[in-house]
Amino acid sequence: MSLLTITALAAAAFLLAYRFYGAFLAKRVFCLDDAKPTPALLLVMLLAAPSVCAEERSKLLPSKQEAQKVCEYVAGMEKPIIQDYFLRRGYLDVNNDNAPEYIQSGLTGSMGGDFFEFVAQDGKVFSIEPEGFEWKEYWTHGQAILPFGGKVYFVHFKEEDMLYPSYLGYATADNREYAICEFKNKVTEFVSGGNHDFCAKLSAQKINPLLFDEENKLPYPVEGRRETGASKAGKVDFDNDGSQDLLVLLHYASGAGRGCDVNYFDTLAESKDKLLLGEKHNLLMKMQEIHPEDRHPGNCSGNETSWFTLDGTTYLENKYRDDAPTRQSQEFHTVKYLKNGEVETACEYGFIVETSVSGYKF
Ligand SMILES: [Ca+2]
Ligand SMILES: [Ca+2]
Repeated sequence: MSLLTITALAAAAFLLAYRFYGAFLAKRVFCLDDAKPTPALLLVMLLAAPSVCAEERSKLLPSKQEAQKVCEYVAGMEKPIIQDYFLRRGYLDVNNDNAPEYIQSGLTGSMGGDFFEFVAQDGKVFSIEPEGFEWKEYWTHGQAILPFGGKVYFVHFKEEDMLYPSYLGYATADNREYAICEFKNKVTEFVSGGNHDFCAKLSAQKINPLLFDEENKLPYPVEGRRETGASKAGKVDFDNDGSQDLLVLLHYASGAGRGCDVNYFDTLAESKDKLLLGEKHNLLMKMQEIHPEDRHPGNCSGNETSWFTLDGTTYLENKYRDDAPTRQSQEFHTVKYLKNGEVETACEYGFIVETSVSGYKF
């Protein structure tokens, strides 16, 4: 191939790229808004000053040192008083352009969550939009404003309670928010109630849950309970009265709002095509803190529930799903049993969340 052919092909490729990506390059690489330089000028810019915009942008964002300081600061915040670190009302320069705006916050959307709007000095209401990432990457519902070291940052949390920080963002004058760092949360469980000796014994051994593997003929939805289906059935002396009871595992799953997932047991008739509602049912609901008649029957955060026996007593364990809670509403773990018709707590667990910076976004 001759030099002339190569040059001609390169020029054609450039013109084609200019045709489709010229405006994009002008905006993203050279920070030119609503402008498309001529092909010749763009070529000169490409050759002479690659990523001018990236440099411009890095001048706008906090330095590496600043980012490390603020991210470590957030990771080290004292959880019980974490609300005190943030500002929710008043005037503050949230987009770091040297002009303060008024913070206006409110709930929005079917999923609620912290959402801030700001009123600029000219009365214009604006919000801050993510740049370079999407909300669903982090799936956060809590948000807080943090003035730190002469700049203003946004800290995003899994939920509004602010106990599980997810990432830290920084907004620039064009009201775009850049992710600066991400956090991870290590959760440690401890026995907070019940019989400590029993709980220690429990955690020292592997106890298999009682098997639920019997089919049933319950229709969907079960007994007119909205969005509730039946899983397998099984026999267990759940109330420790010496006789086996037929139970079925029910699953409530609703996509409304943030979604709701509840697993719970109910008493099943011998015919296996309907529930057996009565005193035993009432006791079982009380033990599980389940209210089938409510909009959602229990804690929506998803749970794992199972029966096991130890030294002749049947226990019910109910806990968050998966390995560890990732938000405060998942911080539950109990072992209960029934004795003479009363609900007893064998173990109750508390949670300690330790936050650390898991990575920087530059
Ligand atoms: Ca401002
Ligand atoms: Ca029984």
